[in-house]
Amino acid sequence: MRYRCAPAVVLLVVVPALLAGCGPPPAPAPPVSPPPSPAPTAHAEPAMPEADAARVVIDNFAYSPREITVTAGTKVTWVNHDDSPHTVTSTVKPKAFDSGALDTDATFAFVFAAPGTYEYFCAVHPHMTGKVIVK
Ligand SMILES: [Cu+2]
Repeated sequence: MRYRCAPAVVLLVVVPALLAGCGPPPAPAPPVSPPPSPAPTAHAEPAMPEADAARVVIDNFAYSPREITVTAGTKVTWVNHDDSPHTVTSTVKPKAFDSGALDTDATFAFVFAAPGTYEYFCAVHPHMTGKVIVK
């Protein structure tokens, strides 16, 4: 019974005027300061949390770490810290991914959705190799 005004709390953001008919809530309400705009605040925010992320640095003609293990769905980003252009090119055919030439400080990102072992190399310097293991 004490909470008979509780449903109005849901409408607080949209219809603050409803508050006028209700007493103060029994507990301190979270700080809500809706903009005066009457526009609905229904954001179609995806329920998915921020995807996991991992980073590989290309430095001194090598991928670092050379081999990483991530969970499925992880976004791996490579960044080239060399003065020389490099690529991140999948070794399988057809290629699972291919960054193309990455200039200095350029980045390439790929989301590894499916478990597996993904080997890659630099198409400019084929002795540069790396591996992403997706669990
Ligand atoms: Cu290279």
